[in-house]
Amino acid sequence: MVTPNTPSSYELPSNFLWGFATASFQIEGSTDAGGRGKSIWDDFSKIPGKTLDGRDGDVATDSYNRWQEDLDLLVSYGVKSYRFSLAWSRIIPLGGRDDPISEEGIKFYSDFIDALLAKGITPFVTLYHWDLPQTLHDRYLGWLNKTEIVQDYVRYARVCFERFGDRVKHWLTMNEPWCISILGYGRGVFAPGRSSDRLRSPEGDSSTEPWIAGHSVILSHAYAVRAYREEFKQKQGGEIGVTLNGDWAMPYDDSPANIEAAQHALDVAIGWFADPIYLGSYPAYMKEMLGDRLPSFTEEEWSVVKGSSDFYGMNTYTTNLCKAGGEDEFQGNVEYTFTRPDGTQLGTQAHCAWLQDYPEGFRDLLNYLYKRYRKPIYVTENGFAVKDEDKKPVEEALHDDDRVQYYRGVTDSLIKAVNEDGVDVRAYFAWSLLDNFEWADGYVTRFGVTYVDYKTQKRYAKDSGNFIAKDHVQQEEKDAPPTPVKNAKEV
Ligand code: GBH
Repeated sequence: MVTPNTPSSYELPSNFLWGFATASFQIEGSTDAGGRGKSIWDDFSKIPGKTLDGRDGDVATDSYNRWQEDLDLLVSYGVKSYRFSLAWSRIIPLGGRDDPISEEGIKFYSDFIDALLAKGITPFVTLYHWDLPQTLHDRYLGWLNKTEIVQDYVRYARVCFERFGDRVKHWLTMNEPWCISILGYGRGVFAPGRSSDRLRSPEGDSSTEPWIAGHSVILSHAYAVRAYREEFKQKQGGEIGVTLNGDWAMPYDDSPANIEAAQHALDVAIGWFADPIYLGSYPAYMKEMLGDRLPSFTEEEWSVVKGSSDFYGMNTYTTNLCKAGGEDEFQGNVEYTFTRPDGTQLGTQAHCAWLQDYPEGFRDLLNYLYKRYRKPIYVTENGFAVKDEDKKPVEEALHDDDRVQYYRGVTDSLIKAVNEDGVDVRAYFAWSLLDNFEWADGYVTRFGVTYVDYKTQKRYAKDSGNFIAKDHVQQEEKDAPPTPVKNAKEV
């Protein structure tokens, strides 16, 4: 039995990995320590109005200093893997291909990786989770300059493969290219905050820049994967791929226009990146919507892009009901709602407006991705922010029923997708190991299975932290055939 709500015969592959995920800028703090260079989030998070509570990432959860404690948490939750990201500007403070490497930065991550492995925890390492070295933005506008950024990113990736690849066997090149491009260069809500909206940003062009940034992200990913496969894979034996965000899109009703709208939503959120990377072409709708604003790849580039991911890294949080007729290109000119035609809500509302709990959608998305892209799936992020958790006293916040409910729903969906639908899912990482710097939401929105008291930095396990261990990891261990007893005293 793997979960209380699925038939007892249902199983997951014996090497299935349960874990938790985080990202460097959201947890590390210590932005000046160890020779770290600035990232684009350092200053951006300090501009008044950019975060909900006006707070920045200078301390975050202080994990640069408290990594041992975080590791103990992972162990206490009984999981066997951890997804985290490397801060590019800790490893190459100025970021560029001719800039010096920081041995202190390397050592920080190297020691952490050793400590994980010593506890039997498998690292999944994200190379880029949004903290671009500030210098690369100042020099040439970062992701807007394809020729420069591809070379700088590939050099950074190579340094990571060289220094950590003897121990890291699961690499994620980019976290959520859609967010990097649209939120950073279109809506301007994430660093570097560019947008056509002059109330928001002094410069930027939301009609062209997001698509240019996305193009550079795809190419940087693809050339880094080529470097890994040609220079490291044989010796190191790891795998590498990309992680895409994307929520399930359900037609608002059964009108043909809304059915089509749901597909358009998927084409723009997911297909923009996944179709080139897995299938070697753009979704027709991307071209139809953008015309020549969608940058094209040369033949040589296509040959590097197509097939450049060993697996599908899936980040997902919710389901949107889709209606035709929206005017927002960033979501495919599709309107999203959580309100069904009969006026009811899709599911439990989270603290953030964009998230409701709808586990059926998680299963539908797994099926859609597996049928379309035919790759093993790693769920690299999935989680829930309980409404007003920040306003509750700790003792109350620890009983995070809505989050437990959410995890129970999605993990049931996952197990059914594997057992009833034949989807090849190999890992599940809950977002997040602990409450942390939630980007534009500051510290108001809490996604952690561990409560962080930001005054003392003390960590407290929420009910959800133990849910995965109790309902899944330990269950599977109980169901597994008995292993020989190692300690003679126990016999
Ligand atoms: C993840 O993105 C991130 O990878 C992670 O760092 C973050 O902490 C986590 O989500 C929780 O938020 O209304 O225009 O602002 C999830 C994908 C896509 C979800 C954008 C929020 C809001 C769009 N995100 N979406 S907007």
